[in-house]
Amino acid sequence: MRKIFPLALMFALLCPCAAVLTSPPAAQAQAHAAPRKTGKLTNALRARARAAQKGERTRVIVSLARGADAETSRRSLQSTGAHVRQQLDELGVMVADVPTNQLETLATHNEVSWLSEDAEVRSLTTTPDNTSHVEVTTGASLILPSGNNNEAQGGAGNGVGIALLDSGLNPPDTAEFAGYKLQSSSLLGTGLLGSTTLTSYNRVSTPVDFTGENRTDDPYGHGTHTAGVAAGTGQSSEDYAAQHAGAPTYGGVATGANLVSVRVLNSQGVGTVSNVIAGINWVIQNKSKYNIRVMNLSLGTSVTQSYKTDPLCQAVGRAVDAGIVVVVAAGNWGKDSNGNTIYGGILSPANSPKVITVGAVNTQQTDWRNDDVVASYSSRGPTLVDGIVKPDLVAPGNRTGAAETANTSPTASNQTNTSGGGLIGGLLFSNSTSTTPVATGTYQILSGTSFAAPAVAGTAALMLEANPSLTPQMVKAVLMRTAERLPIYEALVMNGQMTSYERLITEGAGELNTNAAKLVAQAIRKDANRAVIGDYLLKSTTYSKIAGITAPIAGQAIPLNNGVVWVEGVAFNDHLQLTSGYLLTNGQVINDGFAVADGYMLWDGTYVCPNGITIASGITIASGITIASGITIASGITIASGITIASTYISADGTLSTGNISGLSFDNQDAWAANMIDPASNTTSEEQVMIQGEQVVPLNVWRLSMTSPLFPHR
Ligand SMILES: [Ca+2]
Repeated sequence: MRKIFPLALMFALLCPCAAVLTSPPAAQAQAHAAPRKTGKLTNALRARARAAQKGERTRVIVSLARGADAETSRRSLQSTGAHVRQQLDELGVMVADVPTNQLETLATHNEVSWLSEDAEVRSLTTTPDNTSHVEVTTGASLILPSGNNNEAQGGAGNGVGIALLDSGLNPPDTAEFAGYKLQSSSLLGTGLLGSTTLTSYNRVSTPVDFTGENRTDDPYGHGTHTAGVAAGTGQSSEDYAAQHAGAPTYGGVATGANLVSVRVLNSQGVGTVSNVIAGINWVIQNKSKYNIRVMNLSLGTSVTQSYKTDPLCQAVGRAVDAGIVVVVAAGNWGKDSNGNTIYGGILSPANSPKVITVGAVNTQQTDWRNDDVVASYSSRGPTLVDGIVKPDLVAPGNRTGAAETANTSPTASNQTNTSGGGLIGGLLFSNSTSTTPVATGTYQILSGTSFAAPAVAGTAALMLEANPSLTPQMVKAVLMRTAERLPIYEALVMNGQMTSYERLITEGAGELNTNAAKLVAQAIRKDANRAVIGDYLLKSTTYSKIAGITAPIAGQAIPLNNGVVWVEGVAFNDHLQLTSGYLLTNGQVINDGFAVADGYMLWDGTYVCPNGITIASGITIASGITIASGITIASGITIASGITIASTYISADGTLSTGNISGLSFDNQDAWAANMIDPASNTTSEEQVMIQGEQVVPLNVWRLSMTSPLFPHR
């Protein structure tokens, strides 16, 4: 795939319109990137040039045009202020440090045929830290600290507590969930002969059990795997890869976060709603004690009532109100036994509008994201009964490698090596020791939305370490805004093979971008929880100027997601502004849910799409731009050109196809209304999904009658 990338890229550059209509997925990702003036530099460099800070320089590899004279080329480079570091005549290449804001100008020079970044090349003999598929494809590897010394200084979610409501947690070895910190000591308080030693600690706090089995280990294995994706170090796999070049590693996202195991699923992976509610209650009570800022629920049950009365939804809502970011797996009810897509499979409590609902991406086992699709089994929206658009975003979850529970890991151990501390410490203090956790554990490959959710939970921990003042609503808003709309669905929508609404109930805002989410969190004011309506969250910079926000993942440029314009009170104008609602031109104010440029959510989360997709996609850009300029009216933000959207909304609402679902305003019901899942369907496929992923064929999936009280309505 990598090899065709430059060709596809150039095709898209030369003829973007044709690329949009006919090109393969690889070219699609490029087709919706920023507008181009010249085709002679990578999208990543172009993005960097446009967000350049004053005085910033970038090292690039300049491929010279065929026949270009070396001396003329050198002068051409120098005219932009570039400093030429190497001239490789045999290759027709120069390496130069170029003022970042001059990159686009340089690319227009006749002597230049192509500019590309001088990417860091890693030696395979060093510790392969942060190299797991999950870390690379989410962009986490771009921001995670490398090595235990660096990690001890923060940046890996250090100190943030993630509560896992799951089947228990039984680390396969002491290294998988070890944390590191630097400890200084000085001789008799004189400050002389001070030493700093790297010490380790256990990031897993004393677990609690609500299953009645009176055990806190993890015979089922689900909880340990979930924990591994959220916060595992992958140390054992990294040690192995250091000796065996090319071997896969299995590190998780927030490798410095603390874990609180709240066991609510028993040794068969089953729990009751009351177990889970008791667990949530415990988490709220113990929030301060463990600094629990994030709660992950990779579990769910059938939706049988509105979220407004569902006790599980009520409980997670209370946790959000208590300031905890709640991340919930969407469910694995996305297809029937014939492989047909089914809708409405979002489970409870993933159907709560307050939580962050995560679907699973099948990454095709490649780090780059052009070929990513939502896994066939990943539950689609809308939610039953309430008709809410879900999932909120999607994350890698198919065939995910992460820690295996010590209950089954053949080489599990809890050994720790004890040795003298730093040189001076070891000499002077016999009790000054450092402990090195031993990595012996194993990993397993599992699939399901269960393992997509913890990638988001880990990302939330990174965001909250970077900016502890973020509220759960802000975390959700930033996660959704920075998510990447998957190129494959952009192409389908563009070609008329999928409606905007189907896209939304399949991927939500798009695929998790851990790098961008953390960078935005970091840039937001550090007293965000004190911001009031009308305040900017970004004071000293603007959204698109945050350095690194469009940094490429696995070599592929990640464009800014301009599709989501408002989430839970955060309006995505340049400075991210808090609002009390999203004011529509018909006077209606939405104060919950999210708004996208080509449609909007009602207060209860119901998504409204305009009928005419062609018109809508024309308006998309216009309304995005208006929002970007931040016109504030009274309590909310209005879209100036939104009159058209609003009036289309009215006609959409008035042109419902059948009488018995009157009141629905969803676009293109035909695609999904006949394929809603009946929650009474057999659920035996859940276990198979964990092991087989995409290959699972569910045994029984029944369709829900449109006359059922569970059918989505508003
Ligand atoms: Ca991929």
